Amino acid sequence: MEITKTLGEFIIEKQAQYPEATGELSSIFASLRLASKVVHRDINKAGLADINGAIGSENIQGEQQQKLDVYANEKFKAALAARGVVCGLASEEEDNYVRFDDQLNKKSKYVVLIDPVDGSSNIEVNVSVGTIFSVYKRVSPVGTPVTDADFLQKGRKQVAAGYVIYGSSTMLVYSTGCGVHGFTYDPSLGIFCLSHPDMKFPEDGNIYSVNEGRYIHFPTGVKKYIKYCQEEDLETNRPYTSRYIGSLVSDIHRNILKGGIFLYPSSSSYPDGKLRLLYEGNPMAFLTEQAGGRAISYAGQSILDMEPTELHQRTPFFAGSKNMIDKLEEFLANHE
Ligand code: P6P
Repeated sequence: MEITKTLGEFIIEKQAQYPEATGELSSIFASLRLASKVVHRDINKAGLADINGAIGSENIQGEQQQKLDVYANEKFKAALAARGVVCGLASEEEDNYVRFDDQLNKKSKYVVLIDPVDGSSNIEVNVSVGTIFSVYKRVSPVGTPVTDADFLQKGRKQVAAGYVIYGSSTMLVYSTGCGVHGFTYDPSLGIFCLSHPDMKFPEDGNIYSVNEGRYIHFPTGVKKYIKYCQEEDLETNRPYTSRYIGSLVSDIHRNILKGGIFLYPSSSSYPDGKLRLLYEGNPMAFLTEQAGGRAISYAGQSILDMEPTELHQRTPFFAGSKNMIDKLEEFLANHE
């Protein structure tokens, strides 16, 4: 691969465009970059190392914690706590948020929310997984212990969001509100190189991503839309293609590159949807909108405008190409 610009160079270049920038956000990215290299290394030898499988405990969601979930959570937590730029962390693997009250971090102005390994149950079958992260400026006074309010912020308030996809190659994709940029990891050099500048969601697509096994439990509007995807109509390139990996980062990443729509509706198993708003829905919605797509939970409800009430709250999640979400929204509105 031609060596273009490294992630570090790109971040410094972008930071230089903001004279008031203090470099703290750049340091957060440096932490995330370092931890993702460690997780990349260990995911790529998961079959050999004793890092697969469950550890016999459950997270607050009642889901079996995989060894790598806990391991990765510790790596991201340590990397973020080491630079004095984060005053608190919320994670899928932590029951409550973690305060970084030490002298190094207590005066920081950023909080980070992460899903350290999203889709971790795919690891033992060698299917791609991802890390998802979301960054906010704290709203409580600097120097005081972080509070719920620092984490329960609307997604539109994010200062940065991104994901790492550990697939056929490892990529870090992020946005600070000025477009979406993708960097591919070169393990031989240990650096992330700019490979996908200014990623854009195609306005239309012909891929729909949903776990159709739960079809009978979906809301009527979702069922009608799925049938719409499957009808023959050459003018609108239907029937669409069904592609579902079962790993949110992988499904969204593919759809940004090719165009498509991802659906995780509410169902009898998940009355409020399965995906967590704060560290899955909001960061992926921020990236989707920054790439020109749309992300909603209900007709007329953008994910980024939802008012969070609980750290691990779930939400129905529909994200993808603008015109595909617009069409879904029609069905949702007509069958509420
Ligand atoms: P299902 C992985 O467990 C995850 O949280 C997302 O990465 C993924 O999109 C979804 O759940 C898959 O859920 O019910 O289809 O297996």
